[in-house]
Amino acid sequence: MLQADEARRPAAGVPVSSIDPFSIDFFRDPHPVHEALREAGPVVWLEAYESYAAARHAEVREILGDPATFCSRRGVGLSDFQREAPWRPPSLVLERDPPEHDRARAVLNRALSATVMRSLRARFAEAAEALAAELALRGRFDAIADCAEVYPMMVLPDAVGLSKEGREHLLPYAATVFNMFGPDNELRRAALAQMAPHVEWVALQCKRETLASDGIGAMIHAAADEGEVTRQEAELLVRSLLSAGFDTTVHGVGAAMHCLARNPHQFAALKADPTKARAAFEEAVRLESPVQTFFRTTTRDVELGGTPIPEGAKVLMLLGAANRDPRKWPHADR
Ligand code: OVM
Repeated sequence: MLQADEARRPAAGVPVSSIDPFSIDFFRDPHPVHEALREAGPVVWLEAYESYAAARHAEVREILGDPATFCSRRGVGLSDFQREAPWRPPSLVLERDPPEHDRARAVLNRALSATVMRSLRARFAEAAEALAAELALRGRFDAIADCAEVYPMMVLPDAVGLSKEGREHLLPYAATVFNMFGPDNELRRAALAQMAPHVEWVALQCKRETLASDGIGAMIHAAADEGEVTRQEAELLVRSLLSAGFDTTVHGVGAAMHCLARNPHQFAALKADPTKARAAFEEAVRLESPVQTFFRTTTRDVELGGTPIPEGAKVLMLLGAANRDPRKWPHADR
């Protein structure tokens, strides 16, 4: 069990860091800090948040592979749902552990199956060609504002079956969700202050009556007709698409553009062999991870990388740092 004072300091010998991985200052140039955290040790104590952190690939994989010990149901942000009420009903996929997680995930997997993706392919390709043609004509454009934020909005809302009205809520809603995972800082307070209209619009979009009858949202609600999930659970699963489907796609496309722009030889290699597109995209999201961090909460006393961690501790996974761990990839920054 976690004793009050045990929560506030790590075991002897655990490296302590005063770094704040949720500060604007840190976001400006995270890579040197990632390296420092990776090199400090397999597990580091973050003074600022009285939590543990893992920045190496091996430990992050160990955490992700052991949900019974490193659970998600107490929240994947800094807030522990066992101590503080969550700001919205928990996600059925993100904030659950097996076996409950798998039941919800199975419904999503079907709605996002290869067959469904094949049915979307032509429309997605056509929109991509149209946007690329328009941007090429301009000659010069902002890769984030004019491309990464535009393309997902051209295809995803229609694929899910959202109403035409109010789509401008999608990206602010996603930004809200992600900033709410962090500590009580400027970003989280700003998220709280402006979230109400976005939350309200998203809740309405999740309803079967609002969703188009032929989209991914309707497929999720079909699982409720079959009794696989309740109507309310179906709404929460649609909410997961609206929480995690847009912002991450913007950042994925943005990462790809960023990496190709900065690595012209790689861009040339891709143009010479477009079958490398999938590998190039995988590398882009490794180098510029669209989701940078998630926490887990320990369900028991455990040892990670030789470090004892008590039950009830928050453990931060620095996914972006793990994705550039030279212990895993010899030229991790390349
Ligand atoms: C969800 C959710 C929200 C944010 C991120 C995420 C990356 C999932 O609501 O299920 O996964």
